[in-house]
Amino acid sequence: MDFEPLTYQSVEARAVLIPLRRPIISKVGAFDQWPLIRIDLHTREGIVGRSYLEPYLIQAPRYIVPAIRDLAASRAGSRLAPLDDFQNARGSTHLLGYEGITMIAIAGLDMAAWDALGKAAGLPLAELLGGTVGSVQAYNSNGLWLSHVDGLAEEAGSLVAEGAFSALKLRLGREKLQDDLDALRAVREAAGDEIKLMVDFNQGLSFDDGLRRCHALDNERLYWFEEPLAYNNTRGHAELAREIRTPIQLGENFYGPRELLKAVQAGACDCVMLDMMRIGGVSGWLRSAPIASAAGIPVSTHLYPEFCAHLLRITETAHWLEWQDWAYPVLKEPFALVEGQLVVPNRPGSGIEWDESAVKRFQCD
Ligand code: SMN
Ligand code: MG
Repeated sequence: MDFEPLTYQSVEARAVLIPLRRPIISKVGAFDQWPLIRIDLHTREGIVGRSYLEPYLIQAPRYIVPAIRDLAASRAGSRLAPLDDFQNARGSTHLLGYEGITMIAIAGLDMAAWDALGKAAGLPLAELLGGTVGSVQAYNSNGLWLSHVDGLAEEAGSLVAEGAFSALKLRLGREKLQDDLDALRAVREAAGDEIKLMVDFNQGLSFDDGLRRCHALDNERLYWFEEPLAYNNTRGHAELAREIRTPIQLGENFYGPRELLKAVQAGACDCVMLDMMRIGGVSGWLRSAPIASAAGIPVSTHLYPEFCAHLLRITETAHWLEWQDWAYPVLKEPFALVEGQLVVPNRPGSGIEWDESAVKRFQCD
């Protein structure tokens, strides 16, 4: 392999705001626009690594972008070595804390650095990491929010049809249990009995409610219960996991490998789903996923379908890719979906390039 070492030169980080086809209505917020931070990492050798972050809140780029720029400036002139950089950056954030903006900035640059390395090597990220390109099973997470039950049947039908999906995610935690049951019935009838249904409570339940609600739904053949309680209620989730037969899914809020380890050690979940922005980018994934895999725990993904598809290809206990197309409007060539599977393209790096005219249209800084 002819592998050119790369040197950090500068970073461009810009905010874009993308309208959502199906507005998000969830216990963690209602959003009809989706902010992305587009990151272009320029190397001295001319290769540009790209990534994006999804910071949920429209105003968040205002404080995350300066952190990214600051971190990139501190690396100017040094060699891109994302695993070393990850370790060093974590060491340098003892004082401000590992979670939140520090980790988000580390993760955004990390993904861009891995993309650049893939490009320098002429290899798709999955191959750079020792695996192969191919497809990964995906569920459609593009809708079925906490919206009125009347619209759910039609939405479920169109979500399945978007990519011949065999699995969908539905948000639950309406005020009355009966409303959740009605939502579930509507979705099942429209999508078909064979469809797998993951459900996400988005941390909306207290422990007592969670226990009651999860017991009441435990015989509904649901594929997993995601974040029934506050994400850091490890003891509560562990108790639920012992009581409830449906697998408990946690992980989109794990910041770094140790948070995952703690949840696994506490028996707080039966499966995990890692979020690139919080787990620490590709390097954070490489340090975290094996902890779950060694414990026999299935690993799924949260947001970032492009990078995550590569990473599932090299994960021992790869489970489900969460598919959303929220970044698609600014991507030059979105990944193909075939029979409910996302196909990792045979392109160097992550396979992400910008549709520059779309980026201009949605730019908001
Ligand atoms: C989610 C993602 C993005 C916004 C709100 C909620 C959700 C998921 O937790 O798992 O997709
Ligand atoms: Mg979730």
